[in-house]
Amino acid sequence: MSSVFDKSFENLVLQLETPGIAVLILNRPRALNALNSATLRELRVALMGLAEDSTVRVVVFTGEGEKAFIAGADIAEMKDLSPGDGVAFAQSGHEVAKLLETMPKPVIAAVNGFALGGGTEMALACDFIIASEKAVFGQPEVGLGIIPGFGGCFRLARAVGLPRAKELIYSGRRVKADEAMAIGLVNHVLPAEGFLKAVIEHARTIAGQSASAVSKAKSLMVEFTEAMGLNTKIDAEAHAFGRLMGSFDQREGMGAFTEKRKPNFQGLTNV
Ligand code: DAK
Repeated sequence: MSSVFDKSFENLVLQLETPGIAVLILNRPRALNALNSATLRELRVALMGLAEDSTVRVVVFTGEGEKAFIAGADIAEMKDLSPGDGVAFAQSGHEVAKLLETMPKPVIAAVNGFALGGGTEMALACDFIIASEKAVFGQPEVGLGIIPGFGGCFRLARAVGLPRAKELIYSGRRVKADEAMAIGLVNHVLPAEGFLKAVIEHARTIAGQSASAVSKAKSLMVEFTEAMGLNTKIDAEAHAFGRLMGSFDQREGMGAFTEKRKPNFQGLTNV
């Protein structure tokens, strides 16, 4: 069976770091890694492959170079879209964001520079964001006569609260790494030098846990919404917990604790 790591992409680079950390790099530096429709198609293929690849436990998503993570949707391509094409473009962006958000393993956005418009939106669809000190976030769409089209209108509010999201979307104001940290948009701010290596170290901590347990926790946290009743959440969590009891990783994790040794987990399984 062919691996996603054997596929060739025009605008993406995929690397595998041990143990089971995939580094997905958006590679269009001449356009500051802006998202055109060809890149969105490639991202869909790569993310579906990474979701299915059982050797991959954590994905780190970043941009090539020091200047940009993703400078937004490709304005040169987008400017002449018809309303119908606009819907198709938005749908393909939503599909990529949904894959990032729901794949059965964590995706860390390693934001190394500009993350504007669709760039902030793709980072928000990841499990969490680690920013370089050079990172700059923003939703400048209203200055282009459009609105955030890849989920910014709901994911930004979820991260920073509705009043802050409204201010940022209505004004298009850019937010540097230190402010992003203060408002809860990012989990950590790290030095630009050695940034990717440092993010991979964070990923290693997650990759060393039970992949099945991490995956189960992710799916619950993605499914749980404010609108869902408390009892529904309690019931879903209790049943997910019950399914993990008796699994290989549960016996191994608790056995290792009592035997005072490191656990040797099985990898992602369907529990
Ligand atoms: N699209 C296309 N090309 C871009 C780009 C972008 N978003 N951002 C930068 N580039 C290109 C520049 O055109 C330039 O190309 P050349 O002129 O060299 O050929 C090259 O990258 C380098 O950029 P600059 O020369 O501008 O570099 P600077 O350091 O001076 O400035 C910058 C960096 C990031 C501040 C600046 O490039 C900039 O402001 N870029 C645009 C950022 C932006 O506005 N991003 C938001 C895009 S809108 C929807 C679907 C999706 C969306 C909305 C709706 N639906 C269908 C409903 C999402 C919208 C967006 O993301």
